[in-house]
Amino acid sequence: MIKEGKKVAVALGSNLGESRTIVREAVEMLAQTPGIALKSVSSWYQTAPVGPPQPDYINGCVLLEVQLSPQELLQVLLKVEKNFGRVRRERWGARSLDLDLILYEDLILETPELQIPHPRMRERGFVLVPLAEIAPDWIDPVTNCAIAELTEAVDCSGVRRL
Ligand code: PH2
Ligand code: MG
Ligand code: MG
Repeated sequence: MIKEGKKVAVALGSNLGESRTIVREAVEMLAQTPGIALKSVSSWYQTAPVGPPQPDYINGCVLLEVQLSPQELLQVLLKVEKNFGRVRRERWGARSLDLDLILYEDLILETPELQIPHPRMRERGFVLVPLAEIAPDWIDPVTNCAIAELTEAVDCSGVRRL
């Protein structure tokens, strides 16, 4: 575990099972995890699916302060996904819980198992709209654009606040 807290953004999504309950309980589980402090939670959104035909998603974002490395945090996210019954089948297919590490301070990381910032965050209204609610001024280290600016540039028509 590292000493100083690192500011992190995580996106949550679910479109299988009791999605609203699952995302709320997942936030609670993250907040209870050693080395993680929950800083803010966005509103929840019902969003049109991107990818193969499947039910609408519930999406939202949280800001955390973590004493974990990106790799350690990824392991926590995978464990919480598993706890809520995540089974990995087709890419972009329906899932009971998806936890994506979106931003970690101003780090740029490109490894086979982890890319930070999340490589598709700039195209995804279902990530940017909730994130812009809680971190509009966070600068994407790749484009040097603020989250609020990225959000204005993306199609947010399928993203409806609950
Ligand atoms: N996640 C995906 C693929 N498509 N569509 C929406 N609306 N929300 C998601 O969270 C989502 C998606 C893969 O992670
Ligand atoms: Mg995802
Ligand atoms: Mg994921």
